[in-house]
Amino acid sequence: AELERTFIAIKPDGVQRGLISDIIARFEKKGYKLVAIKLVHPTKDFAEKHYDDLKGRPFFNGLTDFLSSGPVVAMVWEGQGVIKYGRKFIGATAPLASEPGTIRGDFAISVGRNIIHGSDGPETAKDEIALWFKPEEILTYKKETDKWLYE
Ligand code: YYY
Ligand code: MG
Repeated sequence: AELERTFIAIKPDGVQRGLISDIIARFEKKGYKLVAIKLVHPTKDFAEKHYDDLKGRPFFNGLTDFLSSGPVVAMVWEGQGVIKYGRKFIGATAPLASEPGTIRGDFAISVGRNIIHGSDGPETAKDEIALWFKPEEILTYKKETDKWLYE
């Protein structure tokens, strides 16, 4: 369970608005381990691959234009429960329905400018990590704090 991994991306609005450090800090302070990170400017084609399951939805074109509109911080975070807890950190899809204290609740208003993406389950996490990262870009390493985080 401790090797559970999720894909997290700070979308172009989060990068432009200076939220990279705040978002990373939340995952880091919780105790999750950063195992991959890079700044990427996705192409429209790549954005369409990432949101493949939403093809045909009315917002698909705008969404993929938006994701490919500038640099994105792509990350893999590791730790027990990180997929589900990552979604808790992020908040509801529509920022006005997100609780205060969540990333979208604290920083966003519009559903089409909601700052951050996170995998919604083990299968999507696996697929998204494989889409965004080569295996050698994901590092396995020990931290001295591991023993203070896990019994
Ligand atoms: O996983 P999450 O990002 O919370 O929502 P999804 O239902 O997977 O939709 C992906 C993405 O699409 C969402 O973050 C914003 C956008 N979107 C939209 O623009 N309008 C909607 N009605 C629903 C989703
Ligand atoms: Mg989703």
